Amino acid sequence: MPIFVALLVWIMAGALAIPFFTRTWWLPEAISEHARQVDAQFMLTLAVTGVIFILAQAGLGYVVWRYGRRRPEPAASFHGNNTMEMVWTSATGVLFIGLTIMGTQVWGRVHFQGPPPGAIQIEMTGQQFVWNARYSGPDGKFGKLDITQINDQSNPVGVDSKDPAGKDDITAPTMAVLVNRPVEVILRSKDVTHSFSVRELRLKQDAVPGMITRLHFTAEKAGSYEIACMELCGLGHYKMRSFLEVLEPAEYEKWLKERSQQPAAQ
Ligand SMILES: [Cu+2]
Repeated sequence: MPIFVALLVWIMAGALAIPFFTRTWWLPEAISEHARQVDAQFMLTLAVTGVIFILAQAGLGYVVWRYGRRRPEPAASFHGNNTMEMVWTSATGVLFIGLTIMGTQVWGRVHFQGPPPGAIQIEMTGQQFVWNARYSGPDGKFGKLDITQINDQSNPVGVDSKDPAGKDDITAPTMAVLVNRPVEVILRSKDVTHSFSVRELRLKQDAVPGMITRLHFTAEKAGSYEIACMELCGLGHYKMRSFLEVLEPAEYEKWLKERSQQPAAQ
């Protein structure tokens, strides 16, 4: 009988490990340097914890098989071993604190360091349940905002019509960026906390009402990628999505031009 329990343990552990080896349901393609660094960190953590998992399950099955038989004498009791407790507690502590420190560096490069010089600034405003991207237009300056001028149809973020810098601002429900060009996203929210995320960039940042949060990225592969709201923000949260269009220069200019015909502030 113990051999069947041991086999069950081994088969379950193997079945759980197989999708990781075959990369079934794997991460979408990484399209930035940051995304590749996140993946490298993820793979390191997965390898370390995966080896420990397999060894632990193999050992568990072995102990069940070897000592699981019914014996006439009473079971030996084990009263703890301070040396072993110290060793495995500190080994686990060193391992996880080490992985955390390494991971924090990757995370901090996006969240604590500014964007590289020449980054294009795009403001992204979340609201229940859409995103609005704003571009500063040819003058390179964002116009002031005035909440009293918000109009969901013609001026969703409330660009102040009295500010000349806002005349050429462009707003759009999707975000376009240039391929291989750094972008700084300035995140805002009109109502509740939302979260901007693009899986292919391995980025996620909350948009908090009353606060400006920033993140930056350089997308290296042209294409269309989903921007999903990652914060449960209300009943329509499930449909709060937009798209990040990573475009070649000519297409990018065309994209901006098409949208500049409907300026944000009339
Ligand atoms: Cu949301």
